[in-house]
Amino acid sequence: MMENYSFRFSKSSKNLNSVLLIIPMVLLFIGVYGGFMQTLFRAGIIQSDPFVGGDYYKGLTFHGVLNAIVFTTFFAVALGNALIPYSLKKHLNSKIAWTSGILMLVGSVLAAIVILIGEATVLYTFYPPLKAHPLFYIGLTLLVVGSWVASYNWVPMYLEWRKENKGEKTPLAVVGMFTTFIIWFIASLAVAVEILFMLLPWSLGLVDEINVMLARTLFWFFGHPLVYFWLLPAYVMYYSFMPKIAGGKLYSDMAGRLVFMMFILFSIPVGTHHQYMDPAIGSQWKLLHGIFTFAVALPSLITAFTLAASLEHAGRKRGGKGLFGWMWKLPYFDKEKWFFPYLILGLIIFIFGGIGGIINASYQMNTVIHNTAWVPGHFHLTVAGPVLLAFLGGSLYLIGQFMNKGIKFKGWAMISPYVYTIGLFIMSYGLKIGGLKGMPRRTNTGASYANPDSILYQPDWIFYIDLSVIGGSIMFVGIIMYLVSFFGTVFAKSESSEEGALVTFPISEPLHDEPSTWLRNFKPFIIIAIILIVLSYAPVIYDVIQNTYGGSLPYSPNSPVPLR
Ligand code: HAS
Repeated sequence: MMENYSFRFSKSSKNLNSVLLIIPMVLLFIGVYGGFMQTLFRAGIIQSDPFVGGDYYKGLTFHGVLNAIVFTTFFAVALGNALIPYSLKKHLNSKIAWTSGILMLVGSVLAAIVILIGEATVLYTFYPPLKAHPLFYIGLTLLVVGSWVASYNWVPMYLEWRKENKGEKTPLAVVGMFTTFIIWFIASLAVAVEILFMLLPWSLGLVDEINVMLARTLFWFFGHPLVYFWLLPAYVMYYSFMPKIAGGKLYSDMAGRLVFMMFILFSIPVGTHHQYMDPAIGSQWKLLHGIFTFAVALPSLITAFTLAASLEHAGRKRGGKGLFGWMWKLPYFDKEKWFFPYLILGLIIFIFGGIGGIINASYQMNTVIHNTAWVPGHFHLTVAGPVLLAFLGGSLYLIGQFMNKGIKFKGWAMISPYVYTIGLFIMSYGLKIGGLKGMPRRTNTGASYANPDSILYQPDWIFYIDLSVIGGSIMFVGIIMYLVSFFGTVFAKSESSEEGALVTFPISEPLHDEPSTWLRNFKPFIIIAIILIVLSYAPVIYDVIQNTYGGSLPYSPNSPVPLR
């Protein structure tokens, strides 16, 4: 059982973690601004984003890469650097931790500059035949390698802890963080192959053509587990922090452990559900990936019931009566518990994001929604909903702890996720229903869907475009409120008491004592995961290689002729 206590981090670890939180927050702001400009542009309110010029795809690349790849990776590393030493009561190797941080920073800044100067207009999926400058791929590689280095730094601490605590259960937060990075490591091997052996030589001009289907397949081997790399740090906070903040206990610690192990098994052999509409892959393998996709939804369904039970326990402890009375007793508007709304609202959003995911995973329904605005509707209800809100709440909590500062503008911090969530529901509804009416995703219409002069003008879509503009603007206001509190805290005076130099996390105790001995070792789960990956991906890669010939010259989205 994990008790609450305080831990003294070294000054160097505190500084590093603060840097890992502040710099991506600045980049996030630029990325969010890019998202806001997208909505204004789509509605025809502005003709071009003043920051990136008139290039719609450049703005979209900037928005996707900074928010979905850079911000998330930095936060996952910062959370691991915080929770693993704290839970194991061990110190990070500072040199390795700084090396990883510097690699990630250099990589991200490099990628951001290359996008800004217009040399990487390839969107966050960087599918060929869209080609970026080699420095973009090198930047992303440095970011990924830096995150690998950060996670290797945790391994010796864990092994040492296991030696000293034979027979003890590993703290759940540590299980969650290791699961996140095990999935990340296996998944990023595929994108490493794609970048090092395909994209880089092609971008450097060493080879003329690239096999587009093979590159897409390697990308999605990485791309779907990537979404669980985003989701799992949020799950770590739901399981570890939320019951305690709500005033209760975690209903089942064993369910939490099972959930993380199930993610190791099923996160990766599913990527082909992003390629249901692609040629060259046999439909029987698409079906297999579809079945695994339904399997990967199961840990989230278990999470829904476990967290609801934990919240019910908290609500009843706070005096809630009857079947649903406990729900109204939770600390939705308690300024001192400002972190709670970031977690609970994310979960409520995820009910809708998750249902959308299951719709996407169903082959016939995927034929209706693929490549329409429905898909950004889905992913804003997942990565820009539960993930972003949990990461924002987590960043504010961690920065207060690591910089030894009280949270400033707590009221704003508490209200901001509500404002954001209202905007998110409005925007996503607009995108989803617009998508069902045929509104495409990531398509530059030349002017706007709402502009009668545009070739893609559709009067049917205007209402839904308007909704996405209204929702996007409200979300932007919510983020600004958050940033006021975040940077207000960063620039506030430090509370320099001896006590304050210690770091504390709200770790929940389990309600029941469950030994869960069969869930204590990662190894069998990793081995089964590798078997499932080989079984599901070997035939897919074989099909792709058999059914494709030749390759493609490089293109830019803004030009119909090849770049060379
Ligand atoms: Fe997805 C496309 C299927 C989850 C992100 N997804 C995307 C893309 C992104 C993304 C970024 O099968 C676009 C990629 C691109 O650019 O092309 N997705 C799924 C499925 C799930 C799923 C089955 N996705 C996510 C998560 C993401 C994410 C999580 C980010 C973090 N997705 C797809 C498919 C596509 C796709 C297809 C391809 C579409 C296409 O054709 O292009 C599942 O993991 C979802 C399971 C979730 C649940 C919900 C559980 C609910 C919970 C909340 C409980 C609430 C409580 C509150 C306790 C079953 C845990 C109680 C309240 C009180 C007040 C007490």
